[in-house]
Amino acid sequence: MDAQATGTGHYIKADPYPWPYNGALRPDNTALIVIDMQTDFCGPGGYVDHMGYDLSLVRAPIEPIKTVLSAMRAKGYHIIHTREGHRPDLADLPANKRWRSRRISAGIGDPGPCGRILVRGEPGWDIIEELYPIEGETIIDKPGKGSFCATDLELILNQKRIENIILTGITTDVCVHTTMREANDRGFECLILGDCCGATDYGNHLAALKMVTMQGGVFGSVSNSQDLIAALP
Ligand code: C5J
Repeated sequence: MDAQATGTGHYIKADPYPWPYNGALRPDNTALIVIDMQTDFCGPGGYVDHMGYDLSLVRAPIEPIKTVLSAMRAKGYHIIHTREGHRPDLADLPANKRWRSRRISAGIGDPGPCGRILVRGEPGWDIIEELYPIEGETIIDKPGKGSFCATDLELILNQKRIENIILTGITTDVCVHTTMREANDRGFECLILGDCCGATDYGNHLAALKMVTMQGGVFGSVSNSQDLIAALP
């Protein structure tokens, strides 16, 4: 019998279905992923700032993520952080990615007020102080938008027997969405927290959340920090 039908298990209020689908929500099988909360994506002088986007949109999730992080840390959930960035010699930077960024005066690998843009080890590339990982938390360094491409994330999730992934971070429509799609295709049960994400365009943020809810939850389900914390076992 379906766990949702019998009312057994633990669920988070979410759209389009209470999450996770099977009610198997526990600290040992569930990870919070905080995606790319780096100065380059939400700080003054970083990559997104160079592109001229409104930083308030990408900074909006900082406080909600902080609240979720502290609730999930306290209950012993797995915590994973990601950082988008490239090797200092740019060997892992596709030529078209560099070309596109230079075209809009935010050249990846070029110097800026926070160091070389999106280059590993530079001040702008690192995670913002407010959300900095603590000892024991996993950090995934990724060269692309998705967190599975060219990283050991899948191996780590499998080693830790993680089945459920709660996604937060920036940007909703790019790195968070790509990661959610990659995880969903690998069989992970995904939840995205709307107020814990932000995009460089508010319409795109809303559209990205709506996309998840189609087809009965095509990539998982959508919730928010309050509903998560209220029901977190
Ligand atoms: C982008 C990201 N937007 N973290 N990266 O280039 O979403």
